[in-house]
Amino acid sequence: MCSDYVSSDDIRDQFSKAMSAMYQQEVPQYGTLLSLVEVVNDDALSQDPALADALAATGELSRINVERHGAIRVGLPEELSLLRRMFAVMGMVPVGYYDLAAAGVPVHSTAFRPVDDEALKRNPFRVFTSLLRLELIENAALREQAREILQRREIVTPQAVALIERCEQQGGLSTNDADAFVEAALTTFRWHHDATVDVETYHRLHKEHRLIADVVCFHGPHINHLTPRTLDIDEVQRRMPDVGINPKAVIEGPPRRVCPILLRQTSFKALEETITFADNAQGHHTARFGEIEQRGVALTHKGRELYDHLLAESRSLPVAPDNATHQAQLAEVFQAFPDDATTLRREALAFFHYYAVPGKQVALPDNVDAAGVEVLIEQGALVCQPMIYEDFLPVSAAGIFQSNLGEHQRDEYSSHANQAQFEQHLGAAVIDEIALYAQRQQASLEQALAVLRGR
Ligand code: OOG
Ligand code: NI
Repeated sequence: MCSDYVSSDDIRDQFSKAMSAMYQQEVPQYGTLLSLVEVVNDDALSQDPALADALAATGELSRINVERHGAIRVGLPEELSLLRRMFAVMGMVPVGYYDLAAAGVPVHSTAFRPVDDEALKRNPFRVFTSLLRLELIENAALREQAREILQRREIVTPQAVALIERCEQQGGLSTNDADAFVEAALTTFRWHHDATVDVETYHRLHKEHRLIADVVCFHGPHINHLTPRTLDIDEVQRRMPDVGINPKAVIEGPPRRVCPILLRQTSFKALEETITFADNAQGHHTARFGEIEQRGVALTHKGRELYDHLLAESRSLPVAPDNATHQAQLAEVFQAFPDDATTLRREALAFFHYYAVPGKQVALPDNVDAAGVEVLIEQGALVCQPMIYEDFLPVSAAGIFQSNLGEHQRDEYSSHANQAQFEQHLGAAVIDEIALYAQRQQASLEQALAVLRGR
């Protein structure tokens, strides 16, 4: 690698900021939301110095204000694999597989995101990317028509394609090329007020599923939301109406806890767009919305099983009439999930970063097992901090999709998750997110032990 190339972390940081500026212009409520989140985050930090210390220890304090995730939807396998190559220029790789068909949304998805500790600290920008499953359109003529319409569009500009290829060939981009890449790549995600189809085609696709119309009828995969991370989602949800934003009825995910786990999210409808169709007819389409999220500790397989089990249990209860009741019901069910860091660690329910306490040096055996780790923590030689969950949750994602697709929900598609087909279309395997957390935890422990051994 030539050192004259801009690092992929810098390109991602530049791109995510450019995307945020673009979305702020396109969707004014997003700007309002950013201001609200910033105020609530500042309050949360000043009221809870322990939280501020914990975030500073893991390097997250500096990333909080730039941290965003976006979401896009593509229509064809070639589009998905081309975007994989585009995101790779920014150090973002596909992590996780999400099947939304089970929730009545005809897509399956992954998240493009950075994976290393250092890259995550710099800017953890993620893009939840869904591929439409055309095979789930039951009407064969409509399915073929959708495919043909999609085949006519180019979602990435020729200049962006050339820069992706250059990056692949030389292993990086110069400053000028990186600037040009960011600008060209941004074009792919812009909103277009003109549809590529006539109004009648739009309505036929819309009738099949509103999401199908959203993917098929436009020039490209417009970014449909950009989500800042808050440190107190209940407070943001409470204050949203004061700034003229109406959130969806309930916060998705686990309840509020002393030790937050995984991810809590809520969204709101942002805009009804005026559209000019290919036959010059005028109409409306709603695609873009706003969302906020609060992130907690990543769970092990064991912790995730417990989460899924308790979530299913809470979902079997009568639907709560409002968020307060919903949260109270959830909190009741989630009493079965330990809520202190020590138990989460000892029972191997969650992942942690380990750090050596500065100035401490202790004699250690070659192999330190879990019991040995506990002894070092008790001795004050080792400390740990929760490792933040960087991914998404399929049940929550389905709730977000549905609340923004509006109208009637459809039943689940009978088709099942098909990760192998998704990976074939993507042109790469998706990374197992839980294996990643396990590796990072192990690496941090080994590094901390090496420091304690004085190496
Ligand atoms: C994606 C919805 C999922 C999330 O945060 O879970 C999502 C979409 O509507 O395209 O963004
Ligand atoms: Ni989202």
